Amino acid sequence: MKLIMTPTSPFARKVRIVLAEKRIEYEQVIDSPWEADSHVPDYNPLGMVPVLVLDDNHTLFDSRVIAEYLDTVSPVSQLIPKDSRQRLSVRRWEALADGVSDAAAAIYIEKKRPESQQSPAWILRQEQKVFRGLEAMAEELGEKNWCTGEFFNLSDIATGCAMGYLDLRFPEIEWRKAHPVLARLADKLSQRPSFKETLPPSA
Ligand SMILES: N[C@@H](CCC(=O)N[C@@H](CS)C(=O)NCC(=O)O)C(=O)O
Repeated sequence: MKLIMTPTSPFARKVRIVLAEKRIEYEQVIDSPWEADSHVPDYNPLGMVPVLVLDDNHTLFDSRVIAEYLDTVSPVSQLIPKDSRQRLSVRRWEALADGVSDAAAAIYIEKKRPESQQSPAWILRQEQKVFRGLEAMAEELGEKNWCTGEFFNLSDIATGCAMGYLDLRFPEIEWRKAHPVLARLADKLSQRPSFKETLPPSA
């Protein structure tokens, strides 16, 4: 199978970490949806990465659907619990962490527009999502070992990718100082080969 991706996308990184944790072989295809000659819309009508192209050319998007599929393909390190209550808790965390990545990406894109076309009100709205999201994640993590309790799973991966994306695009946001429990989680995640191998190139 092939993963259509960019090396800086936090959503593609989430999928790459899932692939690494589950030891699934795949081919990376780098294709930025922002380039005029991008083929991403041929694979995903929404024109977004990541897209997983299966061996029979069936395409899967978005990252949450891909992660769910991959977790069913191999029994190695289960990342989404089978129990429905625990599963909901993991998916909720993933939605929260992905929401932080979404808002951060929206700010980054808005700030790339000419200054006269940028909307400060829009940027502020997205910043509030980032700060409230970080606060909620820190509060829910508390002193727990991992996001949802004793076991590493998809919620930790999504959270690690959101924090990594903030470091990449907004190093001036001092989330580690504001939320030491998140810093502790980020340090632990950064030791895993799957996180090391997928570090985004510096901006
Ligand atoms: N909900 C999607 C979000 C994917 C996403 O926002 N991808 C960005 C790159 S980080 C993208 O392809 N943006 C292109 C666009 O918005 O047109 C997922 O989880 O895969």
